[in-house]
Order: sequence, then C-alpha cells, then structure tokens
Amino acid sequence: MLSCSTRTLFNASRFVRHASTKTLKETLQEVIPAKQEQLRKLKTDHLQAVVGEVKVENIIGGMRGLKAMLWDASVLDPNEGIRFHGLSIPDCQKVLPAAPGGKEMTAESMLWLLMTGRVPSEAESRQLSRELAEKGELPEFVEKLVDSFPTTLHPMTQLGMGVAALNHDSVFQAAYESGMKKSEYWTYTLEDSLNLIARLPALAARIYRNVYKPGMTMPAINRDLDLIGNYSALLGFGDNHNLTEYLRLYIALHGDHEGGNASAHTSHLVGSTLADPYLSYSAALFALAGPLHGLANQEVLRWQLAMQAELGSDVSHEQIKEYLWKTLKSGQVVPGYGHGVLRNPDPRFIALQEFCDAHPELQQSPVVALVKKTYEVAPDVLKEHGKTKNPYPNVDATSGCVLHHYGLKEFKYYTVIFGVSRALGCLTQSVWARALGLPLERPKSLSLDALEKLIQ
Ligand code: CMX
Repeated sequence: MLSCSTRTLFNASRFVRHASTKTLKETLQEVIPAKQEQLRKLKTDHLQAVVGEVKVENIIGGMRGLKAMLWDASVLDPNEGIRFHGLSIPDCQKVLPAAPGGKEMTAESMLWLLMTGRVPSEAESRQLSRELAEKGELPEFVEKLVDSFPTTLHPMTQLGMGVAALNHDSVFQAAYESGMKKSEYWTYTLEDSLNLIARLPALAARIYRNVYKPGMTMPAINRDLDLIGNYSALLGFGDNHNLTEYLRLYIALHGDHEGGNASAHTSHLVGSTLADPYLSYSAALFALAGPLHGLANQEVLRWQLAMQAELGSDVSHEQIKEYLWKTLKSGQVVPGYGHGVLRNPDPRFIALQEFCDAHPELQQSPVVALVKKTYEVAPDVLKEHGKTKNPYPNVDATSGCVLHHYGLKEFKYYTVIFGVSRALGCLTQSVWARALGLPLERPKSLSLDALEKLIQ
C-alpha cells in the first residue's frame, strides 16, 4: 500500500513525463532554491527539535537505526524497500524513459530522477545520454595506468585507483584553488560528477578487457547509444540485447539505497571535506569492495557454483537445505541473505527475478533455477538458525546469476558493475551536499570508559 503522502507525490506533476527539453543543470537550477529554503527554515525554526534518542546499542552496533544523515534522493523502508524520491521500483519502471529499442529504464533517467526529483522527458534523457557519450573517453594517462596494473589485482581495486586518478582533471579542485565562491560549489561538483559518470563505462570495460579478454580491441564510444548501451558494447556484449537490457535494469536499481549504507556514507563523509567527487567516489568504491557490502554478489555466485559442483544442477529442496546448514555450521554467512535495514525480500531482488521470469532463455539456466530454489528454502533455514534479523534475500542473491547465464562469467568483476551504478546516487548526493552547503561530517566518539560513565 502506498502511504497517503507517497500517493500525493506519485500523482504530482513532477512525476508526469512532460515534453520538456531542459538540461540537467537547468533543471537543477530550478529545483535547488526551494530545497535551500526548506533547509534554511529548518535551521532557523527547528534546530533544537528532537528526532530520536541515542542508545548504547546504536553506538556499539554500527550506528544501526540512528537518524543522523541528510539524504534526499531515496529512502529505505525496512518492510517495503527502496523508494527513489517517493517512487517505488515498479513506479520507476512505468515512468522512467527506456533506451531506443529497449524496455528497461536507463541509467540516465534514474540519474535525472535522483538529481532533480523529476521524471525526465524522452528528449531530456536522450540529450543526457549524448552529453555523457561525448565526455566518455578516458585520458591517455589513465588508460596507461590501468594497463599497467597486474591482471591479478582485484578489479575493484583497479576501479577505485582509476577513479581516484581521474581527479587529475577535477574542475572543482581547480576552481577551489583559484578561489571560487561557495554558491558555485555545486556547479563544479555537477560538472565533475557528470564527467566521472561518463567515463566509468570506459574505465570499467578497460579493466574487464585487460583482466579477462586481453588482446581484444575496444570499440569507440557510440554517441547515439545510452550510457549502459555503450558499457555493454565496450565490454564486448553489445550484440546481446537481453544482457544489455539486464545491465540497464541492474544499474538503475543499484543506483541509490539511501545514505547510511557503507559506500554512500563513505562518499558523503569524504566529500564533506570538500575533496572532489573523484576522490570521494573512489573511497566509496573501496567500501563497496567489502564482502558484507557490494562484494556479496561475487560471493553469492561463488557459493551457488560450489553448491552446484557438489550437488549437481538438478538438486532437491532437501539437498539445498542441507547445504545451507553446512554453510551456517561452518561459521559462514549465507551470502545474498540478510540486510542492515530491510526486513522483507528486497524489491530489487524481486525486480531482477521478474526479469528472469519474463525471459524464456533464463528459465533454462541451471544457475538461475538454483537461485530460485534456494530462495524457496533459505528463509526458513535462516529463521530456524535464529541469528539474522532478516532471513530474506537482498539484491545480491540474484544479480550475478543472470550475468553468468549471458556469458559474463567472471564473478570477481561483478562488484565493478555495482560500482558503475552506485555513482548515480553517491554523486547526486555530492551535488546536493554542495548546493545545500552541508558541513564537514564530524560525529562525537566515546571511549568505553566514557560510555560507562554516561550510563551510570
Ligand atoms: N547468514 C548467516 N548469518 C547471518 C546472515 C546470513 N546471511 N545475516 C546476518 N547474520 C548473522 C550476523 O552475522 C550476526 O551474527 P553475530 O551476532 O554472530 O555477529 C547476526 O546474524 C545478526 O546480524 P543482523 O543484525 O541480522 O545483520 P547485520 O545488520 O549485522 O548485517 C549483513 C547485515 C548484510 C552484513 C548480513 O546480513 C550479512 O552478512 N549478509 C550476508 C552478506 C550479504 O549478502 N551482504 C550484502 C548486503 C547488501 C549490500 O549491502 O550490498
């Protein structure tokens, strides 16, 4: 059920596709003043209002549940899952423009929604695709840097280092050095952010080619294609329409998951020092590279393939149950299950499963079938195990198996695709943090002794 306020939002005209032809920057110029005014009022009228309490469990429990960050683009409800500016995933699938010849929403249209809170017109989304394609080439020194990495260096480490090196061209950093005004911070941050998003496909694809397909020549960026159409082509899968569509959906869905997750929070913290978007997003990528966060999609496939190798592809529910217990009894987590906030199946998992249901070739895939069967038994096993607060699948439980079926089998690379996506949300927030003049992040820490004294 949509809440009353969400229904109002969904019906509001900003979610109706108009025949508008504004640029992303012009649209931001329109929407920023109202948000600045909203923040100004909070500052003047409500600065001392109490929104919650801090318990010891928040301090020693990874700050779970602590309301302590401003993040406008998306909100995560524990039961319902993610909404992007009030729109659920099915809402987004209905209203956000697809690429020509495709059905899935594009990364550009999701970026537009996250940045502006508005649904772009087809023309706006296309124009943004073209702008990104025009900016998409890598500087030569970054190509050389990436080419010099040993192929044994994890693709996520390579991605983070490549993104950090792109800060050589940061317009924010250059303008800061020459003394720009605070009111101009957001425009330079936007320019850097769009340049970075534009270059991620070429960077990520170069890493893939170097590590897994050495000697293959990369095609040039096609200015008539959307960001992910180009990414798929650069990876060497441009002829596979269904994989390209899957990548579009995957990348739009992984774009943002409110502010407190490790990658988003890292980029926000680093950006709050006025480090430029390249530096703050490279830091986010290293948070994403942890197995409890973005690396889980790699771990899921490794785990599913090990199960398949041990039990064969035609396994029974009972055999999967035993395998789950074996994993749990050996002290490991079941990858792809559980979540820091969610308490129901992740709607991103459901959207990707629906993609599988809609594509007959995926019904034939043993790995896709195994993921589905695992979902039929894992929640009950995890409930019986009794530790996790959320026995249901998160998005990582399924995201890799479709890539595997379509021939993108190198699972150490999967988190890189997540990394191409998460830039949409993290960099949106970087722009807004500068537009709203948010300060340096600096929470108070306590020693164990000080904490004990406070509660006596
Ligand atoms: N399998 C087994 N045990 C699990 C579990 C799982 N999938 N998920 C949580 N638990 C355990 C925890 O390890 C913890 O055990 P201890 O008390 O021994 O430390 C206990 O259950 C309570 O954990 P929780 O409060 O339910 O979960 P957290 O908020 O601490 O952690 C998460 C969340 C995602 C790290 C955890 O569920 C997990 O490790 N899942 C597997 C890895 C994974 O899929 N990560 C991807 C998350 C999505 C993303 O960020 O990309």
